[in-house]
Amino acid sequence: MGDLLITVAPTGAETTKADCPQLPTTLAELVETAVRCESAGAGMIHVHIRDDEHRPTLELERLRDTVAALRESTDLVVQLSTGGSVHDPLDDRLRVLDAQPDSCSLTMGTTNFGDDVFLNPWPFVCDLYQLSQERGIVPEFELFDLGQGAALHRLLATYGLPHGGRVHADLVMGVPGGMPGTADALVAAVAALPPQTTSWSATGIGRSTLAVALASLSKGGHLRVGMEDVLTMARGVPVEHNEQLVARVVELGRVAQRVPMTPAETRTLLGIG
Ligand code: KMH
Ligand code: ZN
Repeated sequence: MGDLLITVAPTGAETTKADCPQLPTTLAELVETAVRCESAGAGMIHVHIRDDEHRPTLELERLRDTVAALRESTDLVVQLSTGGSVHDPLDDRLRVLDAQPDSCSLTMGTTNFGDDVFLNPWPFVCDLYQLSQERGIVPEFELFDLGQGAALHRLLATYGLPHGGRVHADLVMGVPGGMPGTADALVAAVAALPPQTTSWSATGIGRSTLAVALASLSKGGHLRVGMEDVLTMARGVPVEHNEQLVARVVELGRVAQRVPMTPAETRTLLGIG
């Protein structure tokens, strides 16, 4: 029986193909990545897509084709990003749910994001949450800062539980502008989660990836890894394929006596029918 959810976030929206040619940006590259990461131990994939010029897009037809292609080739839980890129309009981000993924990311507040702003005003958070409930799509609550745990309390108190009845949060740590990627911050963020939380994972951006993964394992949490969050295996050693990042945390999990969850076990954990 698996007890460690590994989510792979293979692409993101903020790294360019020119800067990182090995980033999976085409549908064929994404599917190949998903297949290999599933074999390596991932249970869920967090998806951002690109257009023909490798630029981030939320084009609905492409999102639908992507969901279908991933379902065709893998059993992974397919989570579409509703965060998009820092430049995407809120309406386009709401429309992502029209592509009917298994899960969607749902960020609990506005965060400075490097030199940009990742906009998540409260009315948008509420609209997106209620839409996910109507459509039967299970949200993953993404928390970039400590106060966003309090926002999650407020959301659940106001609108009740998500579709499926489970509450899964992901701590995204180490974004310049959000909470730092440290064990101390992780402990504080976990303590701030609402009591309805049934599971949580964590990811550390950039060089905080290992500190956050190890802290999460030692607190009994789950893990997200991928080239959305980190582009090097070590200083000066680029990630060549997302599979390497998944394999590394499978190994960390093995040392911590944690076994990767299958996609079927992941569905049970998250309340995806
Ligand atoms: N690209 C970031 C601004 C999500 O996927 O929901 C937002 C992000 C979060 O990646
Ligand atoms: Zn994302």
